[in-house]
Amino acid sequence: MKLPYESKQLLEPIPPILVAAQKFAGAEGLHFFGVSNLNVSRDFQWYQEWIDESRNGTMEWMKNHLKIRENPELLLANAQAALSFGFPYSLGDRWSLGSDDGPRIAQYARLKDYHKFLRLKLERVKRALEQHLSPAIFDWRITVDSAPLLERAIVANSGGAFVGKNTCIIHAEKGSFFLLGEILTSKEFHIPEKISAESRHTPRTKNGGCGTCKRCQVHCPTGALDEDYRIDARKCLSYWTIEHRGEIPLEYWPWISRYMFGCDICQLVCPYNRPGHPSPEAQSLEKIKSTPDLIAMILMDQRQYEELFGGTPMTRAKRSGLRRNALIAAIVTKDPRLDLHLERLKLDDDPVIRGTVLASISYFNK
Ligand code: B12
Ligand code: SF4
Ligand code: SF4
Repeated sequence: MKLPYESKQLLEPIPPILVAAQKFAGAEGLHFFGVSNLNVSRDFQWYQEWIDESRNGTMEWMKNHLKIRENPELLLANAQAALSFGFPYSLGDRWSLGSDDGPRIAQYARLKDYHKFLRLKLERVKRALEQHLSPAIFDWRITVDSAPLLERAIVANSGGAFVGKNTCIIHAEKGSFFLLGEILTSKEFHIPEKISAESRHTPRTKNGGCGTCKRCQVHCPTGALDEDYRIDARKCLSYWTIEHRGEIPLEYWPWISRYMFGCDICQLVCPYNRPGHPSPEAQSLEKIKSTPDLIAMILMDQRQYEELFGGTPMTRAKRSGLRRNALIAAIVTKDPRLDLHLERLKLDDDPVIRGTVLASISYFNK
């Protein structure tokens, strides 16, 4: 049994519970990154600076629960440690950037909603661990993007992966197409001090690190990765197409015609993802198998929206956001069918759609 951080010089024997966690995770198709303490103080300072610089854009909710973000032990009584897991989700396609002119959807968003299926997987891992430790006298709490937790910091603390300049968690052999989930526990672990937050940003070695590479920064179409290991969400396509409510500034429109929900570019160009690492289980969870028709999306009513996108992460943008993104993509790609519907869309119930139609005049007069 090879633990992910086995290559690091562990002076102590690996606790059997970690070997068990690795085994139970494997049975669920998950990668086990390792165990970490809950000290995220340095990362929280970065987080706070990030918020103070308004890099969160209109994601106001990121300003909430700061005390908990700084002290993850507040999420569970007597919390001592976190076990970190990743679901490998690469669909292995859309690989050759530039060969596909159509609007794309980020890979994770084409699967069923990971908040649900990853949580179920982690529930089963947790139950197996409880049985393994029976009689279990520990408390556990599962988080899958569902608590104010600095998940990347926790995973990086485990030493099983590193944070890249694209800000993603990257495994040295398996790349970054992982969705993350954690199990917080009141069980005590002796955690050898593995890596300090600062020393994560290291030269490239067989254990990871970006070194002098800057491919993600160079290829980000909107310049959102403007500083090493930092993103400006206000420039990120993923932010505009998923999180932002309301109209989208014209300068981002050309790129939305290429990525109408989320964006994978800074991962696709990363050398750690170069072999592709397609995940058969992700393929079996794929729900959106081809790009939906733009005009059908623009015109979809609530029932059609639920049929097309229900149960996928795309509902995060709501019907309004998805119609807006599709409308922008249709405008920019000059979809000839759009003309037929423009007069009606000018009177749409949704002010975001009306505003986007009006803004298209400025777009073409630019
Ligand atoms: C808000 C959010 C977004 C925002 C902001 C992204 C961001 N980079 O912060 C937007 C909407 C843009 C977004 C996009 C995406 N997201 Co998102 N997102 C989140 C969320 C909810 C919070 C992230 C956060 O706190 N950001 C604030 C920054 C400051 O924190 P951070 O990203 O953790 O920062 C790390 C580094 O940037 C670095 N750092 C920060 N500041 C500084 C300063 C210095 C000087 C240094 C050296 C380092 C440094 O250290 C931090 C680690 O502690 C997390 C879930 C969670 N609870 O963590 C998912 C999460 C990060 N997202 C995820 C995914 C999959 C994506 C997308 C790939 C989706 C897509 N295809 O479109 C893109 C990737 C874009 C990118 N390059 O990050 C996954 C990431 C998995 C992974 N392997 O890393 C997460 C963990 C969800 C999950 N549970 O799987 N996301
Ligand atoms: S997700 Fe796209 S827009 Fe956002 S930082 Fe990465 S490459 Fe840039
Ligand atoms: S593309 Fe290069 S700089 Fe960016 S995350 Fe990957 S290795 Fe690091």
